[in-house]
Amino acid sequence: RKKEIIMKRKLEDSAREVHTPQLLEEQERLIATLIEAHRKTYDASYSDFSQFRPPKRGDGSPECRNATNPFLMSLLNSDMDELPKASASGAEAAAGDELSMLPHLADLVSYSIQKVIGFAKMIPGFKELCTEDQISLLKASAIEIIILRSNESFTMEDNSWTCGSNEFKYQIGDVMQAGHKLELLEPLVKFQVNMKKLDLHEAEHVLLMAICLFSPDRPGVQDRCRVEEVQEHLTETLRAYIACRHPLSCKHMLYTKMVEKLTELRSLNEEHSKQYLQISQDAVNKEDLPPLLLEVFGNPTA
Ligand code: YS5
Repeated sequence: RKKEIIMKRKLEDSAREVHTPQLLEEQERLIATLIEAHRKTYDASYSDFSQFRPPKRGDGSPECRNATNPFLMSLLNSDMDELPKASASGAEAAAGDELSMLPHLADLVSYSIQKVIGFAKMIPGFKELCTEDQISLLKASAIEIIILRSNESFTMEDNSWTCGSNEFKYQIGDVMQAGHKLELLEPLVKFQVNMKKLDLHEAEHVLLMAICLFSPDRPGVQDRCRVEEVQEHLTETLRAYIACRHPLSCKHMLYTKMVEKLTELRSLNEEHSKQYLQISQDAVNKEDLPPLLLEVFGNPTA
């Protein structure tokens, strides 16, 4: 009887060890490195945003969004009787209205890609990959990591990304003026709301971005095993962190929920690729899309 009780205790003890692993010193260091990498590449004052091409928002009136009658619109809205030279092409006139936020948001995304690259280079294991694999991982995950990091500026108060002043507050309507359809933006905003509700610690937030980057199943990756190894080490660290540091009441299923977010990001990424292709073809002013953006997301005219 006594033996049985002792046995049971022993089993319970070892079970507890499995479920509440310790944060190893090495894992602590990894987390500290990731947090520092993120802080160095995410400026929460958003002071660089004034260097982007300025945001242009339509007046929000139905006329302004009317892209089907660009010639009529320009004649009705001006004192001139003739079409202005710049609007000689209907497509251009329509693009002027429809893609008015594109230059600013494209600059924001290009800037964000540079920051994501800086973050990636500070993740232990990334620089050790061959350049081709580094490029494959970045190309495939850039938009997902940008969506993840943007959660920091997202607020549930008015479902906007608020980066300082009103000028740099982005609402659904603004993103529509960069050419994206509501179909994509609704899930994007829902994703942000659900992410916000997870109320992640900074450690969890940065680990999730790193795990997203080190996905071995991205197209073109040669050394899948190496990528998988790093990813497994990151996920193990995340599990350990949640188990020891996250308050019991909120850690319920947290790891599972975070992994689910990675799946949702895949589908946002896929839908984004389709809409990006469309936008990059519609963008009459090719300068609207910075070279880095064309390189990472693809250049349809190349
Ligand atoms: C703000 C801030 O948190 C920060 C420093 C982040 O890096 C980026 C920030 C916000 C990101 C947002 C909010 C506005 C709309 C953005 C910029 C979104 C991330 C992506 C999205 C874009 C409009 C893209 C547009 C794009 C990118 C190639 O397709 C064409 C220009 C829409 C992506 C929809 C999934």
